[in-house]
Amino acid sequence: MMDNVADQATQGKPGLLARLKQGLAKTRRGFSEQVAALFLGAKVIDQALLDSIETLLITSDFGVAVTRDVIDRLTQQVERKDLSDAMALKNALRVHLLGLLQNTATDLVLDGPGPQVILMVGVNGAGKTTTAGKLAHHFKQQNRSVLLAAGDTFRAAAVEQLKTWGARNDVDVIAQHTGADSASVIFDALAAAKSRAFDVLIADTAGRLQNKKNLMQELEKIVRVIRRQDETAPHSVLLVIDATTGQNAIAQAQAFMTDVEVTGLVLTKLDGTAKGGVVFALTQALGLPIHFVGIGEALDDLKPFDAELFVDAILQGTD
Ligand SMILES: Nc1nc2c(ncn2[C@@H]2O[C@H](COP(=O)(O)OP(=O)(O)OP(=O)(O)O)[C@@H](O)[C@H]2O)c(=O)[nH]1
Ligand SMILES: [Mg+2]
Repeated sequence: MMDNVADQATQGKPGLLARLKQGLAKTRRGFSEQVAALFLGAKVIDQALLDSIETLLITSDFGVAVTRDVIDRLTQQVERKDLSDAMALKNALRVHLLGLLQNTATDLVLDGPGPQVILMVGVNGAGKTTTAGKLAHHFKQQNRSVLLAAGDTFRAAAVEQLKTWGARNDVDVIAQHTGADSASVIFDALAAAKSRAFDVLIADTAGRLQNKKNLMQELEKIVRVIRRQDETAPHSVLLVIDATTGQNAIAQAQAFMTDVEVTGLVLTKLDGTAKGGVVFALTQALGLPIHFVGIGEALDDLKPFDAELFVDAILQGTD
């Protein structure tokens, strides 16, 4: 089955690139068109061109550290006369951007025995519930059985929202009433997933409690409680980040990482930002893999993160 999935992934590449480019239309308009404008007509490399690239990176949310790193590398290459013209410089930029994402695009591997538990965490509005729904679709496409747990018991509409995603995917949702203990909902869901031999349990959580301390305590309790049933759970703790948050996303992620053992990132709403640079800033600052990116609100608008596709999608022009 895994071979099939791999084949499909390879065969689907051109289509996926097109889809990704469409989803990243804003990023491309914002970033790639500015790149194109920079290099259009620029035949020789001069300081002005390097300065313009630096400004573009900063204003596209790459962050100061990443921008400095890229510009330093380019400047050294220019000084060594490694780059003959502007096109060579653009190529070098592509290579450096790819290098930054080298260890970033990692598949979410879930292949242990028993139900594999995925915990969705993140601030309110980041896209946890939506991503849980899209992930259910993703795993069903791989012929895995999925159960959803409505661990957001704080927000009144949260359970209904997850149930809607469940119905869309023909996937059961384990839920209790608003105000119920989140850890006990997820504990029950894991018991159900075990007894019914599900492959994957995806647990939604609240994004906002009365304060950050309460939220972190709730997340810690969820982990503690489910480990009573399976000490290897949760097998994945996905921190969901809204890509339009910009540089604040880093501080936000760090706040979660102090209290919860985050294993990977999902970057949502990449379709809604002209500033794809946050992808680079985040991975460099946090050292976490990006497993998926969200590029819309539909069921299949969640894509496994592919560094090369991403860099090409944001660097290529409007073809
Ligand atoms: N355009 C776009 N919208 C998205 C994406 N992911 C999520 N959204 C939208 O973002 C909004 C918030 O998403 P939710 O999934 O409810 O966020 P949440 O993290 O569960 O929020 P709380 O439950 O309040 O903590 C919804 O309107 C989603 O449709 C994405 O990749 N692209
Ligand atoms: Mg939610």
